[in-house]
Amino acid sequence: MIRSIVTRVLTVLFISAIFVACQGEQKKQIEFPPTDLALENLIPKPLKVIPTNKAFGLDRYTAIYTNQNDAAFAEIGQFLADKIKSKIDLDVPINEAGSVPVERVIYINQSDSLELNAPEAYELYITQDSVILNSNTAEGAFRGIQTIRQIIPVQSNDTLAEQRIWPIPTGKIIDNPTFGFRGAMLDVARHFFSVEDVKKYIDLLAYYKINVLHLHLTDDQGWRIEIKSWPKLTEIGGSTEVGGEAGGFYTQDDYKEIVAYAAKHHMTIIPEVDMPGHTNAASVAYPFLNGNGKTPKLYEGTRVGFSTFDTRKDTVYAFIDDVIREISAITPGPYFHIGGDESHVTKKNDYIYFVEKVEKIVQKHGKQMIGWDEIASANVDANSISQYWSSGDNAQKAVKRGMKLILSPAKRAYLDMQYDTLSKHGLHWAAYIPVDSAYIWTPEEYEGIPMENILGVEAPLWSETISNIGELEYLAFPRIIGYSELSWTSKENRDWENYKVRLANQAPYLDRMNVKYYASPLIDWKKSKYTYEEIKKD
Ligand code: TNX
Repeated sequence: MIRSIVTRVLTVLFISAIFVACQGEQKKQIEFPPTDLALENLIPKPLKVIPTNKAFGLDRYTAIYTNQNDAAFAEIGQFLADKIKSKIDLDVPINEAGSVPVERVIYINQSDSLELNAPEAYELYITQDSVILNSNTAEGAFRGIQTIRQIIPVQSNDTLAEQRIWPIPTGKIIDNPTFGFRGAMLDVARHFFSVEDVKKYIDLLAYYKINVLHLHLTDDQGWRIEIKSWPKLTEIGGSTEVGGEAGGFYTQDDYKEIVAYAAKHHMTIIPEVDMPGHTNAASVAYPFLNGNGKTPKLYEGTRVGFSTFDTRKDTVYAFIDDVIREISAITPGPYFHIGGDESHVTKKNDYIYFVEKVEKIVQKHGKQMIGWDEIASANVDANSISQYWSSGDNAQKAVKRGMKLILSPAKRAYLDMQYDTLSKHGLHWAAYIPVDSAYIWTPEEYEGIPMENILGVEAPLWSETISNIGELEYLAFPRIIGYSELSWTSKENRDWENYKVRLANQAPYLDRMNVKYYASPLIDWKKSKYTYEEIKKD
């Protein structure tokens, strides 16, 4: 408590010093019309919002300052400055005396407050003079920046002063997520998506505070990650995709670029190599892997469950060791996903033997194993993680083993499920998932899984029916925005009628980002009154 008071006093002193240094003369107060921070269309909805009904005027006399002890905070300040520039075409200097006098500041402060003692917690104090973002961690500050981005209006109020001013409602926001794991998965194996596509998806996910991107890198139809010790995996296994198009793969440098881009957005990449089933592409490249003496053909269809590795051969495990070693070496996150789903042609005992052996390899390379829910039928460690997609029985087995679970129930959270019978893309084997049923469920109380076993929520996007970023966006948006709220916002703060309105108001952002979202008729979309070109005009 005392420490946090000291931090606050120091922050105020720091900001006063900036004013004195930069300003000299007394600034004039601008009279804004009343505002209401509680009516902002924030997604995910924060824990607490306390409006004070005045406004902070963002304008050319505003500067960003950050805590200088940690380079990550300066980077976050720069990130905010870049996003302000691209949203409203305003240059906001950071950590420097610019050429114009500074009248108002946005201060991103690394605090040591005990109240903020959670990895992504942040507080935002907005007064007429300053926006102060306090967080103990860079992650928390980064999440707070997304809140600031969301409350900066697109339109300036040009009647208040000579310069353009973007009024930001004053008040206080106290925020902290329910789940530390808020994920999306992209299947780049059935159809390949370029580094640029993945970066755009990261941009959009980060805006809604999603912090995990799981890449499904291999499947029957394609192997998408370069393994230097086994080059044919990508040369041959990466050469096609569903529908027979050209396929593709990430070089290790490409993958590192994705990882670095994700890190800049405080997002963890989880690589998945799906085994022992879903391995046709690998076995086409190296036929010894399947153990049946046959060289399979490249597969461009969408069936599942027909391929398997030979689980009783040492050379197969030597191969897997190389793959996991090479990928783990370029993956800073703590997880490695081994797939393990739908191994319909692997005998049960072989499957169990395989999962237990591969778990040891993953651990040897310093990672924590994740697998689809079937892995809980093996005797896996309590610190391995089960990703629940279809079987309640498997989920209970995982709970009994003391494992954590990632909730991705297909009938609720699969982004590749069609919205309804008219959907242009997607499947419906698990359900039709309209925008409301994607949102109206309670991960905290899902099928009797105790809350303490739930790591978080992840929304997978399988790509059998989508082959470009526009189609990806059609299935992912707007539903992924709801999953962000389901995993961040406390259940007491979630309400479909209220969410619906906030979602409707995401249209201008999605339009600005050129996202081809599905304009579900359940939502009364609020189109931007201005086109981006008009906004950018002086
Ligand atoms: C089931 S979910 C699969 C995927 C398919 C998906 C299509 C899971 C672990 N396996 O192989 O792409 O359904 O919805």
